Amino acid sequence: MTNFTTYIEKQGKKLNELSNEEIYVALLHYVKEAAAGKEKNTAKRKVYYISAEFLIGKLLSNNLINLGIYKDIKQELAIAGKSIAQVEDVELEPSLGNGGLGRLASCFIDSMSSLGINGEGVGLNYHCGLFKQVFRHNEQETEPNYWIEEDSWLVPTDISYDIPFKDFTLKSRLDRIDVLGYQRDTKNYLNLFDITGIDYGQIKDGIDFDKTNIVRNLTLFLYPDDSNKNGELLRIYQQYFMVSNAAQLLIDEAIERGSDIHDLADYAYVQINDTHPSMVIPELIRLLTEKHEIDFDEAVSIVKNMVGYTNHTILAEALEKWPLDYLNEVVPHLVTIIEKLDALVAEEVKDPSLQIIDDSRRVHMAHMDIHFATSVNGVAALHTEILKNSELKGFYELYPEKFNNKTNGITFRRWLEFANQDLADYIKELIGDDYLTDATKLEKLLAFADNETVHAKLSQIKYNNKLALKRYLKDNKGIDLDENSIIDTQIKRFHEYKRQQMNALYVIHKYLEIKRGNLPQRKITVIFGGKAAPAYTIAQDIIHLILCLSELINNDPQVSQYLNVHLVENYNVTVAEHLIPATDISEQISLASKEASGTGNMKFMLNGALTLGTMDGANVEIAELAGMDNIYTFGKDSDTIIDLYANSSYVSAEYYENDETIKEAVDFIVSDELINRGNAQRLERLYNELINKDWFMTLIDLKEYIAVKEKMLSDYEDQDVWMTKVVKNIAKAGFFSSDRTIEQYNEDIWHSN
Ligand code: 26Q
Repeated sequence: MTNFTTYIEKQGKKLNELSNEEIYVALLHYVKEAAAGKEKNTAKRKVYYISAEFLIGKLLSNNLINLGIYKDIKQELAIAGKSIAQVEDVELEPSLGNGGLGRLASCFIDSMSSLGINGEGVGLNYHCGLFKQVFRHNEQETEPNYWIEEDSWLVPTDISYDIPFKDFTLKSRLDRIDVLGYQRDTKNYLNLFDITGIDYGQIKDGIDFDKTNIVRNLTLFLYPDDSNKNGELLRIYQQYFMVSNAAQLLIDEAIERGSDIHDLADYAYVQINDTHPSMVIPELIRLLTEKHEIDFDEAVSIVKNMVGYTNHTILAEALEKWPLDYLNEVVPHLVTIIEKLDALVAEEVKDPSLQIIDDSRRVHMAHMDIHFATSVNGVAALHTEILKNSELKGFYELYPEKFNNKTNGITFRRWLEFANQDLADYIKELIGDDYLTDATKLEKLLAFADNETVHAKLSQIKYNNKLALKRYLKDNKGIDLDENSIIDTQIKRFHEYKRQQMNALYVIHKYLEIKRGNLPQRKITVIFGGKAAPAYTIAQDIIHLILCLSELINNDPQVSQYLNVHLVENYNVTVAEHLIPATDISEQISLASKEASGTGNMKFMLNGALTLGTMDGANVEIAELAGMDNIYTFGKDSDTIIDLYANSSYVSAEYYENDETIKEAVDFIVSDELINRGNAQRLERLYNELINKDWFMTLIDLKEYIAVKEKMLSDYEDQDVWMTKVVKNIAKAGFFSSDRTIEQYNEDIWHSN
């Protein structure tokens, strides 16, 4: 590969005379050319990871790192008087995902490529993606998030399929993004299907658009508002479009590699990421029977050997159940197949709760997945146990051999090598670089757990990351960060089960304490980031509360010396890459049993923050690995919570009435100070919700949460004790590499070689 400076000079240009925008575009083409020269992975059995979301983040730096030229390019730019960070700023972040599930899919395609597995992502190319979040009057508003630029990472192909719907047939087109493995000669693709007639003119006010004009709107938005029937139908159109394309692609590619269709399962494996791609099962059966003239029973047995289902949630409302009538309006040709599958199940299984189609004629997508998959997995040890013992108990008894756990992971290339370059360099100085291909080698850091020189250096790195975050937040988000404060961060989608409201109640408590003269030893900055689904009212109310608190506290000359609160607008991967390396306290405070895994928790651990968390999701495994002395846990455990739900015995008003600290904090939500700044209706609704319902049990853990957070803040003052814990956490984070997760998927489920 010629170096970048020469590449530019060959075009008759000079690096030092180019703008950051021009350098970005030149680098994009430089990387795309390098990627084009790589061979595709070729193993016989190819994995298709179908997902409604891919939260991939910016690609330039990631690709440079995987090509092994990041530092060279950085230096070449520096010699020309340019900063790579400013060039990185030019790139718009793709908006193809929402949260953990989409980010996981992105880490997984990185790891599949890095391990040389023949495995690709398949999804949709949403032109406006997930909405862009803006704050006005202390409320979340939504705007379309245009992210596709003229020069982009998308590589057009001439692959196209006919996708049949009841009333019309849509032609698809396929764009691809190259997925380069870490220092490998081979690559894979992220396949993003699209329609040919997208029309931005469909968009009216904000993210509102004509939901009925499918031929023009199908790939406009991710998760269009589905609080009414047209919205739900559109989601069915999207899902079928995604899986029919995936199924046709997979069959074509298998034939190309030598399959005679009868042996299709030897050539392809489909991993279904949550229930959104579940229709791939009947669609594959339809294609095998209708296009390839295989009889129904054989088609079923082929498909049964080539799909796996991953569950990412135990929240009932997130498990999709489509009315059969809706499916009939969109894809009647699938309904006949789903009915046949339902009949097959009914022959074997009598329990009505395990059927595919229920008495109200709704199709339980997860049930179809479980009956017709080789594998059903949860995403953290505790989560998988809960699936087996309660949520999917009946299915586990039927098919114990299908159930398995695959604890989530993250790619260290993005979340350490790129996001925290100083830490990565220092780790290399201490233990060498073999952790890059075998993350468990980080354990060599344990030898330095008590080393005060190492502690001092880690503090210095953390401080420099806080300074970098300060610049980023000032330039991009209008936030003034105090780099000398303790940084306490909660970043994730807004949801009641994740309990941002509990953190907000802590903030209120702290504010009142400071007002009373009980001052903290050191200033603390509480940072939130995340979006709330537009139709999720209480989540919007929680955002509103935090924005009002932020305005009140940051403008109070007395309190703001000790406490700041920020809610970062439009949280995304790029924001996370800045926040995580600068954080001291990682908030992972979901109601036990509700967070399937979490992956932010792993990123913080790897970047030298300590976890303040409940024994939920992968926090449990973090605690086991790091040791209970090196994590701050609190709250009721998952068995207790599951019992409380089973017996309907949680009464939030009792906690409110019987504890002065709790009462005072909750009452403050409707205090003059906040009502005068905010929307009384929102604040009152949230206040009433907490006292009268509190479905996700905020108040049950609030007192203990406050106590443990205080203990954490006081422990921070002994930096040697703190840094010992930090080193032990980083040393044990290797388990959470997505390379390990993907190796396990391949070993236990996919068998691609
Ligand atoms: C369902 C029905 C109707 C409309 C939307 C949905 C829907 C949309 C998105 C359901 C679920 C999602 C996303 C779920 C998600 O991100 N889950 C997270 O997955 C992570 C990766 O496994 C876990 O770490 C998190 O714990 C889990 O919350």
